[in-house]
Amino acid sequence: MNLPDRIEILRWLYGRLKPRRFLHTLGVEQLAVHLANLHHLSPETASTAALLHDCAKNMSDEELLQICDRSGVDLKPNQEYPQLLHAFAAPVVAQEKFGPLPEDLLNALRFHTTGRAGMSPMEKLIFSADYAEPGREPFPGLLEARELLVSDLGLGTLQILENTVQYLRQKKQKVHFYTLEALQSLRRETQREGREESK
Ligand code: DGI
Ligand code: FE
Ligand code: FE
Repeated sequence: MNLPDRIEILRWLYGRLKPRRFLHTLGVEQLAVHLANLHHLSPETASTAALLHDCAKNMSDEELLQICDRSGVDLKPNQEYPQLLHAFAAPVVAQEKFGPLPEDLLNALRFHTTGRAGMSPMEKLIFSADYAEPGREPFPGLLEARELLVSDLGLGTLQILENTVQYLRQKKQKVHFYTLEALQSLRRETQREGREESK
């Protein structure tokens, strides 16, 4: 499946996103492509997914709910989390503009905010690049997360999930069950890998 042209995506986003969000998107792309090269994932898929991950971020909650409704996205478990709608709507919005996209890329968009159990390497990559992109104002744990991502994508993603859950709990925000499942699943996955390595 051919991926959409990068410059065409950038033109489209430039007219859709606020300047800060546009710059954030370029930062996510930069880190995603860097990590893709290090970890032997497709840099083209990483670039396209990174560019498209927040493509629905400028839309109102009503618009996002309508999109999800008409495309059959089941949002019942997510009604309490308006901040997460832009992720579930992104695959629909992106494909309305650019036509069919590969499933792994769509899942990277869909789960970029919450993560989920059994994330693919590309899903981990976009989830993590969104968190650790170079334009983010420094905050506790950011540098450590970046370093871990370079050496081990799974461990880096696990660290980011741990930080995110802790941060949301501090702010007394409800943590989405996808995020909790992602954390449990990745803890198990990295423990298993550790055991296999020491055999
Ligand atoms: O779209 P971005 O700002 O680049 O970042 P994002 O898509 O990772 O996150 C969007 C917002 O969602 C951010 O303010 C944090 C929030 N969020 C992420 N996971 C959860 C969450 N909020 C709640 N309540 N629960 C979560 O599990
Ligand atoms: Fe987002
Ligand atoms: Fe983002």
